[in-house]
Amino acid sequence: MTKTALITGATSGIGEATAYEFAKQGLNLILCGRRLERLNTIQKALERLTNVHVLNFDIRDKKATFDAIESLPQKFKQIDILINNAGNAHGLDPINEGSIDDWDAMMDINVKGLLYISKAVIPQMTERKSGHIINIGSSAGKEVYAKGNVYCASKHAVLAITEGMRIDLNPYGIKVGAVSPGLVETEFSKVRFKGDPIADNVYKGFKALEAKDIAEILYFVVSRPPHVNIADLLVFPTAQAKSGVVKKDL
Ligand code: NDP
Ligand code: 8X3
Repeated sequence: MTKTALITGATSGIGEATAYEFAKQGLNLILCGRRLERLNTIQKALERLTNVHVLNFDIRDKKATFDAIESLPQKFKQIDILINNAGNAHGLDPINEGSIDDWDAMMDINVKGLLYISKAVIPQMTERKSGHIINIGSSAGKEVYAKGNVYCASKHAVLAITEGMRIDLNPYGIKVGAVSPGLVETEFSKVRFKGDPIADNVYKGFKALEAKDIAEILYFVVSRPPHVNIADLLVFPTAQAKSGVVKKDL
């Protein structure tokens, strides 16, 4: 039977590229995000390849998240694969200068939003004793870099939650893993720097990962045989050795 994947943050970057890759591979899709117009455009483009349903909600909103899952039509009710991708960095400031609103946004979206959608989806997986959850972590979840403080904390939390989920859902045969990219050229820096042109410098002078690179890896992860669970994958562009260590030709 064709599997259904729910992707959060499917309106741009890694989530959007994953929607295209999964559609190409014939998976049914539930695509989530706040920007409805983009969801509609992507749905229109992908419906030629597969069945697509869109859910338009803010992952910070607990009720909206549960209502969205509840609202799924019969054909999309069974979620086999959950890609917890929605997230972003907000600001890049030393801890003593950071904005509390930015901190709230990162914790509310990257950590609590991920928990809300997982809480809404996991019961059907435990009931069926099958399912696959992939959380998008980050190299920032493995190490802390200057001014990364709260974003890094949110991604460390994602990796801790991934490990916790894998242990607790192990008796149900549910696969849980994380994919943790380094620098990927998406709307990430535009959001982090709130439209400041400084964002354009982040990916200058080297070849960053493309969203498609991570999408292809995600399809590899979800297409392994039932006995294989890829628990943790750290992926850098070749030019990057760790956070802040990037070979730039400028
Ligand atoms: P983008 O900014 O391109 O995409 C972020 C996605 O998250 C958008 O689709 C956005 O949709 C969604 N999103 C953000 N806030 C909310 C919200 N409150 N409710 C629902 N959806 C939300 O960035 P990326 O593709 O790069 O980021 C995807 C994930 O990858 C994030 O978790 C990020 O931390 C992680 N990552 C990114 C890296 C990079 O270098 N780019 C490296 C490592 C990890 P909308 O605005 O429509 O709601
Ligand atoms: C995104 C990668 O290095 O900008 O998670 O934090 S980084």
